[in-house]
Amino acid sequence: MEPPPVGERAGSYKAPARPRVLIVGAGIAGLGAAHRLLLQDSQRLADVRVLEASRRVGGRIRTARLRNKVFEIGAHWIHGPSKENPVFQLASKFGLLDADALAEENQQVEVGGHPLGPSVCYSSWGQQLSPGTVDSMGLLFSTLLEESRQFVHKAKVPAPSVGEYLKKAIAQSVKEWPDDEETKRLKLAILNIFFKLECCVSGTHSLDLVALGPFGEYAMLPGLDCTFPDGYEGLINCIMASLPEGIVLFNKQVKTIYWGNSYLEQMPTGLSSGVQVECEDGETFAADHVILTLPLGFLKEHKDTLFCPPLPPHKMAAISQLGFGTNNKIFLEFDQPFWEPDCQILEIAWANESPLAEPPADLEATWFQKIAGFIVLHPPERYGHMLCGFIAGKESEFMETLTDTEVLTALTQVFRRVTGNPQLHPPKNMVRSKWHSDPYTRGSYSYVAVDSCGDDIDLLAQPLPEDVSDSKPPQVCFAGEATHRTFYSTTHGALLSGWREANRLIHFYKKVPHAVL
Ligand code: 6YU
Repeated sequence: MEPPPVGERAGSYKAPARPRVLIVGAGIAGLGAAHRLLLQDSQRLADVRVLEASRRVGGRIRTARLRNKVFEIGAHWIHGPSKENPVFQLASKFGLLDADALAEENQQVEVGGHPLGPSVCYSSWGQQLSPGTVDSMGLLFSTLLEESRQFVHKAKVPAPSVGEYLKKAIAQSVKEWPDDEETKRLKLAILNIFFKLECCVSGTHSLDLVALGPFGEYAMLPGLDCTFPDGYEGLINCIMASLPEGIVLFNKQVKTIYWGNSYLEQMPTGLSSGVQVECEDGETFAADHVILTLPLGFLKEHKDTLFCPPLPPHKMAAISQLGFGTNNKIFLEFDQPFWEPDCQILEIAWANESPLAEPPADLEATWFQKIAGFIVLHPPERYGHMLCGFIAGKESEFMETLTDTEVLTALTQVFRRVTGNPQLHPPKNMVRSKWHSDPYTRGSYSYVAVDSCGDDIDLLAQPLPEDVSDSKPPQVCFAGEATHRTFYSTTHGALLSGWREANRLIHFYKKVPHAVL
């Protein structure tokens, strides 16, 4: 990029007439920021480039296609598809949703999260469990989980983590159950399924890692979660189509960001501090502003070398302390369903598992027991007979190290065991995600871990340098799902964070005459 012509002064800041903005990462946060900068008031004045490490746009929004079937490798649902949700708004505008999702009544449903439809619960001893018992344990778990959201801004919390809070309450509750020991064990095994499901929702290995106090800060929007019939990536493609061609540079793995006074540019008016971004291939880019949308997993791994000068200590601490875990999906296609047509989720209770006991330690022998459940993908006319298993945590990361054959063999054995049918046909196809192995993500999404809080999210989102003012521009801005205090871990949180940082620059330049973004 050429050095910018110099515009008017605001305080001591010599504003460039056409500020150069580099966006790092072409996920929904990065593309959302580019879209806002370039199309705001239809003024295409900002000089915007997006540097993307991989060969594709979309990041954690990733749709795979196999024989005309759509597999969401990353984001699955629009959580809370209603007026306040910008992803829902965009998807509606681009005509990407079906009539059910667009219905007013769908947008008004208040379900508080992702509701589970009719389910069947198998057991590791080959019996289907009574829906009544499963439902009563589901109700107990959801009631306690709802309670655990009530400690936001409380000076004292009854336990450090959501897991410990739930376990204490359950231990108390068990004492009051009138059941015999065997029934109690069965109920605890069922309750353990809900712990695993919630690990997937929070993207964590264990609920013992999720901080109790801030848990209720995550905000749920109304609306019954919906999917994109033709794939989530359609949204990314529509955003891309509205951006100028060639704006995204691919295979540009950003290695170091020089900020503060570490990069001085020769300008017509003398030396001026800018930002320089160096990529792994040695190419460098100079800019007035950088918007970073790097996943928290990548920041955790590279925080010590990514910035020159290093990040301020409190920002380093926020990156270390916030949580970022793995949630993977395993899609399994069968020739024939072994489940009932209306069934929406298959669960498995494992004998002797209990939230009150230590989880099995031998990953190799038991990793598959961590699968929280298998969603039946509907309708069958679109998906065929397809299950999607969700698995979080260390077991999920272990699963990534196995071959397809090892995973298929293990899961075929599981299905044969729990259905009591040793002849059950193995799945004919499998597609799975491996988010922890992805060097540019290193996991799935963020959560507020024990020893961190919502303030850490805000700290992460603060621009650099720290003393940004009307006369001192933000050099490095931080966006991405992990920087949204109430919608972290979602696509709408990511999009809003990208818009937030684009707006930060737009507002800064509004104060500087003749230098419009
Ligand atoms: C949602 C959902 N969903 C499942 C799974 C996953 C996620 N999410 P990106 O990573 O997209 O972009 C960054 C880019 O940067 C990327 O392209 C990189 O290649 C690039 N990059 C990295 N390093 C670089 C470098 N050095 N140089 C240059 N470029 C570099 N969200 O709304 N609905 O159903 C799911 C799900 C398996 C993995 C999800 C879901 C999360 C979203 O996918 C994710 O937040 C956004 O896509 C991130 O966008 P971004 O732009 O920030 O980063 C109480 C409480 C509970 C809290 N949780 C409850 C909500 C549960 C969340 N839902 C999860 C469920 C599923 C199934």
